[in-house]
Amino acid sequence: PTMQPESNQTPSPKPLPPCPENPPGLVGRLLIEFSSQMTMERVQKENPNVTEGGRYSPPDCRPRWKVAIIIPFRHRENHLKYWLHYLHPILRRQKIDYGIYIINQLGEDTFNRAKLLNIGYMEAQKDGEYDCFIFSDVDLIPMDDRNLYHCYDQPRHFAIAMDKFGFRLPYAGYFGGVSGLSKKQFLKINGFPNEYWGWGGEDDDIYNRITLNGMKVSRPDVRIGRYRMIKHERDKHNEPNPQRYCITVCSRSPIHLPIDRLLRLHSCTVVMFLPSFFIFV
Ligand code: UDH
Repeated sequence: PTMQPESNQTPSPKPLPPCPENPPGLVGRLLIEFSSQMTMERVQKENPNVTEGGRYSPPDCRPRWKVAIIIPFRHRENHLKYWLHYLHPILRRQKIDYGIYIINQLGEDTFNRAKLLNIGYMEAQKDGEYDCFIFSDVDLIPMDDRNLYHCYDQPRHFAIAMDKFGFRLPYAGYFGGVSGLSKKQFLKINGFPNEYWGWGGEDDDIYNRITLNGMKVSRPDVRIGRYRMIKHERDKHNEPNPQRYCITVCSRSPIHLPIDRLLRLHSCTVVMFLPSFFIFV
């Protein structure tokens, strides 16, 4: 028999298997505390596999999701250290491919959270083919790593049980804190509103965009969607926006519905006459 000539080409690496849907390395409930001092040096040392730009991809499997995590930001360096300290190991265990985008509002004008999130979406597009976008406040840390930071069939609300709200939803339509939309879902609702300056309202507007576009918010189990918030005082230049209940109806609507239908669907009409009622709706 003739001998095959020995190939001196190195064999191409075996393709990686897909990452498991339920990553086996998850640990469940986590102890989260903010009393020990945190430094960026420590965060960096503890996460050597995170590359420039806050990027990570699992080395041993093909991730199911490429997730851009977008954080609206100004003057919260201390919170950011804790967020990075806790989130990097969690996300690593969840076996997703991710990049973290801190969107800093320059200057001291009134804060605009939703606009910063839109900017984060646009910026992340420049870096790669993200198919999922998770929008997280800098002061919210998940207390359970089974709260998987990827996207779902419907827009996802992750932060459903925060310590500051007694570990439950403050109201049924709450969509604040940490939420996630696939690219398709984000485009379907035409992104987030740009008109909310100051604290409040933008998360309810996003919730309305979702439901008025025929989607439903999906949520984790209440035992898993628990969060700790790093305690803080209200920031300067992010005072409650007095117009926060009314902007959607008063401004150009993201969806094309007859105005009477919009008025019925938006609690805004109630607000105009009974402001104190709305708080508890
Ligand atoms: N954010 C900043 N800097 C700011 C304002 C807001 O980074 O100056 C970002 C940050 O990611 C924050 C998110 O926007 O987590 C939401 O803002 P927030 O934390 O002010 O909103 P929240 O509803 O708190 O969590 C409201 C103030 C509560 C004050 C209670 C005083 N006892």
